[in-house]
Amino acid sequence: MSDIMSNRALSVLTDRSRQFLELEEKYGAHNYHPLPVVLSKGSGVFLWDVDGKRYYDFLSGYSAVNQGHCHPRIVAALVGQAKVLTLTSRAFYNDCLGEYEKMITAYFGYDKLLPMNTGVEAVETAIKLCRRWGYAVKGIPEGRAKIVVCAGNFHGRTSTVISFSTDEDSRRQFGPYMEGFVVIPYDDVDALAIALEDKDVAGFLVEPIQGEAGVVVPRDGYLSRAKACCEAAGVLFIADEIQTGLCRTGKLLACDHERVRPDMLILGKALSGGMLPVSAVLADDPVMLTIGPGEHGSTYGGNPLACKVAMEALQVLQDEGLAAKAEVLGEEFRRALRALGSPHVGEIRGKGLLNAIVIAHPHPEAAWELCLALKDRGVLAKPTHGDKIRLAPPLVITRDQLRECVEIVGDALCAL
Ligand code: IF1
Repeated sequence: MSDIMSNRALSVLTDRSRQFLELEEKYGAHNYHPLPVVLSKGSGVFLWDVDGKRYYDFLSGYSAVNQGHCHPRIVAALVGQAKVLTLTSRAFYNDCLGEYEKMITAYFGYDKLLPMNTGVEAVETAIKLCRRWGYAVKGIPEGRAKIVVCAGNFHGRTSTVISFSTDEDSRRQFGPYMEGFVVIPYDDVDALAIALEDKDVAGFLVEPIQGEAGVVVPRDGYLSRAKACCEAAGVLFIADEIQTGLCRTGKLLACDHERVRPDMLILGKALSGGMLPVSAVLADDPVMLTIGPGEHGSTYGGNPLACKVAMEALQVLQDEGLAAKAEVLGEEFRRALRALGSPHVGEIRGKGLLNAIVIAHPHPEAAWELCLALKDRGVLAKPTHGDKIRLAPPLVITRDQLRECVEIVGDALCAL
């Protein structure tokens, strides 16, 4: 247990919580360092631990529960379909997939959907579609297609995707690495234009806001200028909106802030409202139809359960006006955080309800300590990359609840 928890953090745990930690310590891989809290129930913006203590969730499953935990309508869709038909595989047709494909392509304005499960599977799918389009349509010589990506990226953890990560923890000692990726600085259109002079480039894969890097928001105009560069160079603009999409940043998609329409749109996380892994790649026919029968797929991709859940999850976003809510509340949230005037907050950044504070404090563990202090006060958040704390509640949070949480953040900062 020593390599998981400081003695102080352990000492405040109840015996009931401690027993769950010990099970994970003994029987589970140590590929995470969770905050010392054991959760057993979620509803809306709230989580409860095994001792019945209630918390505001300010991580939202890394933006997978934008609609709130266990949203009744999405749970009903899950339970309803689970009793009827959960999986057919794509060896056969079913009565859910076509309806879902029709809905989601109209919802985002694309010709076709390729349904997958986890976010990284959708990213891998987009990479394969991009390369295939590069050979079949753009005429890049076979095996030479390149995809431009950005330093500070996080697109998932498969061997291909970590091959172009610039984060040593994600990449170290997992080689040999996949070739065919060119890394340029984020938020740098000049660097992109230079990279696109290479005629073997088939695509540009980018997060509209870099989540894991600590909610890095590019300058206004970056996305629209990058899209224009891609159009001029005959390169696909591929937006990874797995974390920034689905109303999180105050628009349906983060690309909508600049009215940019990606050539390929990648979705995940809140596409299922936190019920089960559902991800998607959306594109128009000239890209999507470069892959034919038997050339790509997945056992669970597009399963009936995922289709019903995703349709309801999308409908809830629309019916509850969660994009507009995130936009208004996000502005108020950042303003209220700034008004705290804490000397320990170096920067406050974000868009909509995807925000982060950068901790300015001499102690290297200050961000972790602050998250422990927040937990003690009933708010759950987690540091990212050392000194940044992402603050991203479910989009169903109310103005009064947000104000209460700002007070809690202020109180915890004073205790730092
Ligand atoms: C972990 C990070 C966030 C993502 C973007 C693709 C994926 C993710 C923009 C892959 C996934 C998750 C993964 C999870 C923690 C979380 C995360 F810290 F890892 F980087 F959110 F920032 N594109 N992000 O954010 O989707 O395959 O996981 O469904 O790996 O610890 P996935």
